[in-house]
Amino acid sequence: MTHPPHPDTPSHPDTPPAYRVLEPEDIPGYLRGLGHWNGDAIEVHEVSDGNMNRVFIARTPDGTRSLAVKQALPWVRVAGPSWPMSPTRADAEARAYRQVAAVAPDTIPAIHGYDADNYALTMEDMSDLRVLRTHLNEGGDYGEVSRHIGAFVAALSFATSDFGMASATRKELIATSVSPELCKITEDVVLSEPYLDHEHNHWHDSLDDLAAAFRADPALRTEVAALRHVFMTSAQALLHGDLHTGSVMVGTRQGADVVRVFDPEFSFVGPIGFDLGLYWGNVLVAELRARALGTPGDHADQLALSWDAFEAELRRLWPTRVDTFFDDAYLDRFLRQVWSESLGFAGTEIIRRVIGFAHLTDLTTLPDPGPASRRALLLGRELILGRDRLPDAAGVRALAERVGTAP
Ligand code: SR1
Ligand code: MG
Repeated sequence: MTHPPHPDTPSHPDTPPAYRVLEPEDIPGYLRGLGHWNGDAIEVHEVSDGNMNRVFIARTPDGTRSLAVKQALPWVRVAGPSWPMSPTRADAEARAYRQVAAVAPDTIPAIHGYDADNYALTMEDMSDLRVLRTHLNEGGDYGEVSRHIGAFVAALSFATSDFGMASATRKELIATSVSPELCKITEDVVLSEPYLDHEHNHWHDSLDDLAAAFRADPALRTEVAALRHVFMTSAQALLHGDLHTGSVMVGTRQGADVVRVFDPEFSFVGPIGFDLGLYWGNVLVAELRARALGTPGDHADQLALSWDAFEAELRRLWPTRVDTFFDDAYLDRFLRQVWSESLGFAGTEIIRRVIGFAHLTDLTTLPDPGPASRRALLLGRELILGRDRLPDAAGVRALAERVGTAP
């Protein structure tokens, strides 16, 4: 696999990077050196889980105090040095947390500090919470999560769009949030590679026919190209940029539900439908898993709940817009555009998770991943091709049910 190197990436796997790559045994001294930890004893363990970075949890032996340290490696963690990746993605993540904190501080983890020299964030330990994907895979229900996500996307979108921010300030936001390398990953692994012959792609044996058909389908290719171009050019609002169910933690603290959106390293100013679409794509795959297991739960309600919360929050904020040249009729048109693009991006997210680089445990851990993966591909294609003909969440629900119950 050939990828261009980054300056902080050693040319040989045995050559250390030009910054301090932390190991568990380094964490106590590291945290003390930064003043994040007093004299208390520390136990450290690694909980790295995502594709990109390493995460360590440091806690006192009695568990009364804890912190997380997240560090970007100079490569994609799951690929190793053969896929160099600038660790400056941690700068993007730290910046995004600062930006989101101004809008929705309770929806993200507390950030205690960012060490730009070593591309490491020290942050709230969320190991008492659960990754939403894991929770759902084990049969958990959503509770209020989708409403939270819809309202969160609306709040962030409004505040960082031309509706919530003065034009000149927003131009600065766009400039400071430019993130070419991370955007390129999405342009590649989500929005083109699955439709090409590419060495990143892989799929379940039973899907050879559909994977080939998707690569040979000019109509599908053109629609994905249109979505890719939207992703590359539509600077509507600051995005999380990778809002799948593995980027959300859920749980209860002191009797209250807690939702934390984390890992915004792919953040940039882009099309709002990309955040909603990623969430929907993952919700729909979770639904296909549940249907395959005969445990439908509350999956089918989630797209409607998140969209309704998104729309309600955007309409609530609309009267406070800074530029009233955008009239009420334009809001309706804007929402229709976001709706359609969200469906399209949901389709691309589903497809790349089945035949692209990064797959989902929702499907891979099924006793037989083949049938549900096939349904996922068909649903993804329908969402992309039919996104302008699906008027509302009920239509998507009916489509997911039709595809999800097909033999
Ligand atoms: C090489 S990275 C592949 C995926 O992992 C991240 O979590 C993003 O979803 C990215 O697309
Ligand atoms: Mg991530």
